[in-house]
Amino acid sequence: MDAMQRFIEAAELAGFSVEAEKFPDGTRTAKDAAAAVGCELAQIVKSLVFVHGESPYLVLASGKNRVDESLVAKVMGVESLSIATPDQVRNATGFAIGGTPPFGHLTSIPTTLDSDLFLYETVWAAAGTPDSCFPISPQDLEKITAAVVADVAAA
Ligand code: 5CA
Repeated sequence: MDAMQRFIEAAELAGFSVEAEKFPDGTRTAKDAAAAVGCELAQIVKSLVFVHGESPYLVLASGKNRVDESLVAKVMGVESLSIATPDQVRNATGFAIGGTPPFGHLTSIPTTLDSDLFLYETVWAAAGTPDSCFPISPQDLEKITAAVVADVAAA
C-alpha cells in the first residue's frame, strides 16, 4: 500500500473522507503544490513538525507564511521549538517530509493551525506522498486536529 492509501485509511478512521488527487508534476513544496493544484500559494497547507526535546508539535501553516516558532512555542506552552529532523518527522507522523499530511499520524500531535488559512473556503494539504494533495475546509481541519488557531507568521 502506498503512503497515500495509508493516509486515506487513517483519515477514514478519524471520520474524514479524503478525496485525494495525484499530480504527476509533483507537490513536494508548497510552491509546487500551488502550481499543480492551480490555487494560490496561501491556500496550501504546510504540515511542519517542530520538536521541544523529543516531543513533536505540528504547525499547519499557510503556504505563503514563514512560521515564527517562538509564536508557536508560546501558543503550545513550551519554552522553545526547533524544526524536526527528517527522522523525527517520520517517527512522529509515519510519513516523510514533502508528503506529511495534516492528520492521520502514528502518534497524536498537539497542533497549531494558522489563522490565515481561514481566509479561504477550501485549502489543500499533502495526502501522504510528494505527488498528492486533497481539499478540505479550514473548519474541518480545526475539528479533526483539535488545533489551537493562532497567528504564526513571522513579520
Ligand atoms: N507537499 C507539500 C505541500 S502540501 C509539503 O509537504 N510542503 S511542506 O511545506 O509541508 O513540507 C516541506 C517542508 O518540509 C518545508 O517547508 C520544510 O520546513 C520541511 N523540510 C524540508 N526539508 C527538511 C529537512 N531536511 N529537515 C527538516 N525539515 C525539512
